[in-house]
Amino acid sequence: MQFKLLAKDRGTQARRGTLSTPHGEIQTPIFMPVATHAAMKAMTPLQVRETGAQIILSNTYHLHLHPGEQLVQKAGGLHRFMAWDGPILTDSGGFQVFSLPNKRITEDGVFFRHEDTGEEIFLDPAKAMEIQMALGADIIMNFDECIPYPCDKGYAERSTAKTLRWAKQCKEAHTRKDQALFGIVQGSVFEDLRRHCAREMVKLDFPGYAIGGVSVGEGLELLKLVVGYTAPHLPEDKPRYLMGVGLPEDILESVERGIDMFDCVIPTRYARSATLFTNRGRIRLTNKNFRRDFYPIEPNCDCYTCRNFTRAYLHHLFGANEVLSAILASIHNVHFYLNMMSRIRQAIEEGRYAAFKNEFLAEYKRQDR
Ligand code: PRF
Ligand code: ZN
Repeated sequence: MQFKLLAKDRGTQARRGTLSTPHGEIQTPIFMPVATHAAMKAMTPLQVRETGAQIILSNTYHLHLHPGEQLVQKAGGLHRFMAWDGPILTDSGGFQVFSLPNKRITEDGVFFRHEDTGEEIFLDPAKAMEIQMALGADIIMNFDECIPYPCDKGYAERSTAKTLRWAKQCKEAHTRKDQALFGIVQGSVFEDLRRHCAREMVKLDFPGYAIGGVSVGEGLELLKLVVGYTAPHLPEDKPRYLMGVGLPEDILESVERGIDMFDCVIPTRYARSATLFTNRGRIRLTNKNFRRDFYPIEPNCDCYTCRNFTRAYLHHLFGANEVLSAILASIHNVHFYLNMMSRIRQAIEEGRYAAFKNEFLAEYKRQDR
């Protein structure tokens, strides 16, 4: 895997780059739609591709439970199994397991129970690497602890030390040369812990770095602070991935602070509950105002949904609980995110990122419907 920095913005930390993987090149900054169970909810790979998606994300934790990494490996790996031939990133399970109610965290890993069988499962750095190597994604992630928010400093210190120790173990256990293993910086909202964790992670020399432990309820102002005092400690020539972020405004602020990659379930999850993104903010399609609205979701959008269907039709589909409502809404929302990323890249190339962000947010925040 190779990362090339193509341009830097004038006046902000925003960067424009390309990331080469065995399954193709990714233009950064990029948003990665989420295919948790090796499937984008309500979308075929062809539809995902047509939204402009360049890389998708899947999950170690979920695939380990169902159908198991051995089966995926037998099927020819994750790409073949799900018929997505573009780049894939798998998260390590270090976030999903820590959000479970009945887990037991030790110094070595995490015990939890299989959600159906009740069988006890143990996940640790070695196991997370073994699973991700069997799945065969292009980019895989360290096994880390995502610290909850808020959190006292003592816990954050001990947890960050553990994440660093686990990072070394992940690096030692990872042997697939065709996969890039990213380090994950933790440290909660504490500047000194973030700086320490970033510096120590960089010493381990990963081909890319993630900032984890954000979007856990701390809010946009703290998110901006954490990204602002973590990103400068990461090497300029390696990609930077902000995990689980977020809303359009979160992405715009984080790109400004030097982030290259994002993932989030928001565009697809919101789509299924009738919340659609437009340049003028979000709309709820179930609202009765849309019953006789014969305009597309977003008049300027060239996605399949906006080229062919009206708000009135989607309002009807949601009312009738038709499966097609989820498909069409997901296509639009994912396209909206990827189109925003494309405009972000263009603005950075032209050295006008701050102005672009301000214009985008001014229109987006108008929310006049
Ligand atoms: N660690 C991992 N995955 C994640 C996160 C993290 O901290 C987050 C943070 N919100 C999302 N996904 N491994
Ligand atoms: Zn559209």
